[in-house]
Amino acid sequence: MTYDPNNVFARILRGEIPCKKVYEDEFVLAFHDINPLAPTHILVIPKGAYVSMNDFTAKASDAEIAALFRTVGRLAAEAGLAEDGWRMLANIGANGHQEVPHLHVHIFGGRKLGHMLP
Ligand code: DGP
Repeated sequence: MTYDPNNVFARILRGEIPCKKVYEDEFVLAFHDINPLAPTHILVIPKGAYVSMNDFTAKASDAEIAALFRTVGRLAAEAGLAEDGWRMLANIGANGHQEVPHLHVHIFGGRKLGHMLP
C-alpha cells in the first residue's frame, strides 16, 4: 500500500492538527488517543512514512524499530501500568481494521481489559 501523506497522523506530525503529546524524539511521537478506550490509551507512531508493520519491519532501520518499541515499553512504565499489566496493539490493514494508514501502536491500560479475541 502506498503511503498517503495526508493521513491524519501525517498531519499531526507536520503540526497541522493538534494532539495531546506524551513524548517526542527524533524517531517517534506519542500522544493520547482522541477516543480513549481505557483510562490510559496512548498512541506511539514512528516519524517515518510507514503505513503499517508490513513496510515498517521491511524497511525501517534498526534504530527506528528499537526507538518505537523502547518508547512503548517506557511510556507504559511511566504511566504506571507495568505492575498491573497493560496491552500493546497494532492494527494492520483491512482485515486488522486499521483506520489510520500510518503505523501506530496502541497502549491500553488502567483497568482490567477484555480478553483478547480474534
Ligand atoms: P486504528 O483502528 O488502529 O487505525 O485506530 C486509529 C486510532 O486513532 C483510533 O483509536 C482513534 C485515533 N485517532 C483518529 N484520529 C485521531 C486524531 O486526530 N487525533 C488523535 N489523537 N487520535 C486519533
